[in-house]
Amino acid sequence: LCFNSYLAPLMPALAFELLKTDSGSAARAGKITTDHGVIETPIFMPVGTIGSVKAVSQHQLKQDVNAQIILGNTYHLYLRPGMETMQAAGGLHRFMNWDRPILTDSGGFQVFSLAANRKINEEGVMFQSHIDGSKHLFTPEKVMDIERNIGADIMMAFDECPPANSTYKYALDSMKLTHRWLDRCFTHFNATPDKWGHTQNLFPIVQGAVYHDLRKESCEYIASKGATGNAIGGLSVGEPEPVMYEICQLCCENLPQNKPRYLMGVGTPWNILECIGLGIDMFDCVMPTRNGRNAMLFTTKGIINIDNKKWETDFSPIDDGLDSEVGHYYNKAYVRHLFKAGEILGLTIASLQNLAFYLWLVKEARKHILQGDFKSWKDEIIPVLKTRL
Ligand code: PRF
Repeated sequence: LCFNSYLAPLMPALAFELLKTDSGSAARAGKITTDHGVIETPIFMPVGTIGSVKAVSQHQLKQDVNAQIILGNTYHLYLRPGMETMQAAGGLHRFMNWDRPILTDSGGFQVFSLAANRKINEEGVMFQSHIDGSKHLFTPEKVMDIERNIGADIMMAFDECPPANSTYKYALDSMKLTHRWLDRCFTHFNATPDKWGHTQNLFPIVQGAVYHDLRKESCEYIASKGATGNAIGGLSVGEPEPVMYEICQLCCENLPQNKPRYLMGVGTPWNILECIGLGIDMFDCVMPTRNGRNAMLFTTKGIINIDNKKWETDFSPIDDGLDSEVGHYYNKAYVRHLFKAGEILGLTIASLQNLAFYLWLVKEARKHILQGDFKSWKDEIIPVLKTRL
């Protein structure tokens, strides 16, 4: 505590600099500064659930993908390797030897999608591990302690993500609970010091399902916390795409302009471009890595199913439009062969290609925002990205 309060004046909280807002849309180009370096926005954050971006090494994340920040999951890291190991390791940055920023999701979403026998009440969520069935209780205070211990630069608040088809009554009660949990998150966060010598930030999460008045109320409540950044949860959970865009726009219009806005768990390449156009600055999604492991390659010319026989003797590069070596180095017939043979290198190449593509996409978006032609570029490129090759 002593150490921290001594250093506190030297360590500013996360800073967001808004460089340009588009004239034809609500898109923004900005710069987030953390103690682990700068993040140029809009940004895509690769998902590293258990302290590993699946099939991709830390070296490749820097060299081939140029990831500026990655995600970790409170739920997974708490269950395995557990907080004793995390404590002994000195936090996740040291444990995995990653010196760029890390954001941790709070477990509020994973508990609902993965754990068994969940029981939710005012105190928190009681659940059984999907690994060994052991029983655990997550409360807002407990989750803050875990995220502190992991050492995330950006810690997400503990929330409940209601299903897309929730009734108004369920969505209202759930939002109110998320807001009460948020108060407890901030109280505990403010009462505990930064754990590993770098500044930690707490981002609150807007909920409210598909109901406009709830979303607006949630945005206002979340904004009143004066956090260094704000997130939008509860989208891309089964609602139609137009509804997601509508709610995303409403949230962007009701969240502070001078703080980064993070849309959680979204999405396809076109979802990302559309939501950048609505004012989102940060994204994460398992799609590039998960779909990559299932033989789907995102490229600058469209989508490739690399399992398809049509690539059997196509020796052209998987993506020569990309500014990453992986797209140029390997050819389609070879990657298809690796998938057919069940070779693990295939998973690595596909994951690298897709992550490099997602990082290229947000970098291009940023370039066009700064150039002033984002909207026309977006409308032109989306049909290309959706093409099935
Ligand atoms: N809450 C949290 N994490 C999330 C979500 C959420 O609503 C979503 C929804 N798209 C993804 N990840 N805490």
